[in-house]
Amino acid sequence: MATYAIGDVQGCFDELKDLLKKCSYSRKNDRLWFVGDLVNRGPKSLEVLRFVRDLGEGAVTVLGNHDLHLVTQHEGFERKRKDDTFGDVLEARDAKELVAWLRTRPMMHAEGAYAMVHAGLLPKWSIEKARRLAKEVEAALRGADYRDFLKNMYGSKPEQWSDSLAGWDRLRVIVNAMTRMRFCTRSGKMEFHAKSAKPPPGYLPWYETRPPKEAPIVFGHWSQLGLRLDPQATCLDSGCVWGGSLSALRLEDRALSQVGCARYQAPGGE
Ligand SMILES: [Mn+2]
Repeated sequence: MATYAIGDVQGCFDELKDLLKKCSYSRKNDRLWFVGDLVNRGPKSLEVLRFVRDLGEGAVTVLGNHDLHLVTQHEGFERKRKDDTFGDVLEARDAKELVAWLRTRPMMHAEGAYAMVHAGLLPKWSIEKARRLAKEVEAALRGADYRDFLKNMYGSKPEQWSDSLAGWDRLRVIVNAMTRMRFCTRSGKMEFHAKSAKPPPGYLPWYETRPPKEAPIVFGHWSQLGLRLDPQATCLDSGCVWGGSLSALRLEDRALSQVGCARYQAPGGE
């Protein structure tokens, strides 16, 4: 059995199928880990969602910012952006089931030697602590009042974690770190505007602020950083949807497979 961690698919279903063929993935024997952002920007969000959902226990996917954007769109809380491409999901006969499935995916996953999150973890969060915080958000997304949470989820404040945070502010910081962050200060103040690999003054890539002895983290969300194979912090967002490639890393031996992608969008988005 092998475990393949796969970068941001963003609706690139044909490339995903090609990638799985290329790395000799066996649906019967192997498992897939997806770093989140299964949907949006690319052309086939609906096929990607149905495919990953139908893998059942054979796949783990963590929530990304585009996944949450689809959920809030489906619930009618957020204005449509003109570059959204998940209309195929919203109009599908099984939209309700697919979006409910997506909404109940984990915020992070930790198993064996690795942890996986879409964007990042703050400097003071051990893997154990981050898992507990992720569960707080997952409970809100899965609970009867999930629509109340979605209404209050967006916003960039507070910028920093504190154990004393409560209510929506507390959950919002967890969501922002795990699905949106690229840079933060050593004390964990997050920055949400810069998308390139170059930190704004005073900030560092989030993974450079982490304690050195924590479990290695696999993440995505950062196409302008691109493929980063440092075992302690592995970025698998190689920008498929921006004309880059889609990447799969076999976690047991860190063998890398990639397929090139057609240029769906001009580079530079998120
Ligand atoms: Mn993302």
